[in-house]
Amino acid sequence: MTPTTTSLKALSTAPFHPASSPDYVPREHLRRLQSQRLRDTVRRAYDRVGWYRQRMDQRELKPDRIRTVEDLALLPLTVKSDLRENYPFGLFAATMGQIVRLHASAGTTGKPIVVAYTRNDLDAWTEIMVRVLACCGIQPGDVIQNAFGYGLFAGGLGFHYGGEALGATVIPISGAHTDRQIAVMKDFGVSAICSTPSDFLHIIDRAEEMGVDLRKLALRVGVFGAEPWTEALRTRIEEAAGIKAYDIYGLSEMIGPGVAAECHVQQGLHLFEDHFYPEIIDPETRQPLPDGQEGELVLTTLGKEAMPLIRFRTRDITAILPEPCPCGRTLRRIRRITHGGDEMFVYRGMNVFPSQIEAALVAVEGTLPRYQIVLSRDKGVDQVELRVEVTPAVFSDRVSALEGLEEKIARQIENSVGIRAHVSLVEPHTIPRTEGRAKRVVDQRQL
Ligand code: DLL
Repeated sequence: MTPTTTSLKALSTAPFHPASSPDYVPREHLRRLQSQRLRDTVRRAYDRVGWYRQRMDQRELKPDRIRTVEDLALLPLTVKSDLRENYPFGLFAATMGQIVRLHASAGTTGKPIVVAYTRNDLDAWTEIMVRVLACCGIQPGDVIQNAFGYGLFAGGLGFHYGGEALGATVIPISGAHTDRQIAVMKDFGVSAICSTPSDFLHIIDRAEEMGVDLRKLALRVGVFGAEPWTEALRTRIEEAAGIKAYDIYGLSEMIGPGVAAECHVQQGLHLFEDHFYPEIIDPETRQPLPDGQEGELVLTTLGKEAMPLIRFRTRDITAILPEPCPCGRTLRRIRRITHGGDEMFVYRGMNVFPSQIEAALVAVEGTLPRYQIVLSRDKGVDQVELRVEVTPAVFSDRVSALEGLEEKIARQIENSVGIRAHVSLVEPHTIPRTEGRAKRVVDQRQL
């Protein structure tokens, strides 16, 4: 790439952390490293996981046949239900004596899956998380309030060890307890927060109720993820808290948080390609799609010991951005993920994404982009009810103001999304969350 004026400017303003060096490796070297790690991964999966061996044998595929990342397409895809069917330990490629940690994800749907880590896996994860935090502009000396849940959910501990290894001060506050979050943020001089966007929105409104102006605090950066959020929400968060808000993506099956993260350019998330090999496929035909085209993200672990996964279908919809990033990283970027493939719903024959509803809500004053979409069927006709939380100020207002608001939201959604929803306003902080995330779509039509 010939450096343009913008890229030079972008390079000179970004602080550099030595742990980020692998982010700038020449693509040719990266490719060789990926192929080498892929060979090891496939060999390990074949030798140690009966399920993988069986599937490769069925295709008369020996591990030696996979030499470079170009050969990946020969291998079968792995899906979430494969993990559920092998619950709990069926896909482990290490003995319990070598496994030092387990995490589990219930997500917002169904039966949990269990994931495992060897000591080397945990070290690699920590290193990746240092790169993530550095990518988001967090530096040694920053005070990080880690509001991701600690426990079986991988969010909390992933950020925790990454933050410490970076040389920042980590406050392991975990999720919920909004009042305490605000007190700690004020009293401990917190400069960076990590949480779900939903949880941070609670902090924003509660701070407003308590008369705390977040913009006047030391808080400078927020790293948000574990659920989809929109550009509109980013603007709202950045303005209300006076911070830069970065997107981080990850999933338990791969490692937890740390698969991809935004840099200060905030246009797409750099994928940590030396650990996770990305492909985009057409979810219907399952054929690989070229860079730039939207489809389902498929990831292969490169180096994971305890639980290597080959061509895992994430169900998350994105595209690999073909242009190099002005920040100078050679890691390719993926577009922000505003929905998972299983979150889209069909309403009276129309495809609708929750992110469209969210964008409409952010445009209506007095509402919070916290909502639940409930689908039902009445005499064979689809009905949609939208439950929306209102801001504390509006909630304590007169009933007539609330009624007007329902109509306003319904109109906004009709105009921008094209569906007529029955809107019900609910009290702030009442839409249920698990690990800080809201379940956005409840489909009662099959019942
Ligand atoms: O949510 C890991 C994580 C923790 C990521 C903290 C970021 C921060 P799971 O519980 O396995 O793992 O859920 C993974 O959440 O497949 C996506 O559908 C969704 N998701 C995660 N991050 C984002 C994001 C963690 N930034 C699933 N944007 C993934 C959109 C996201 N969706």
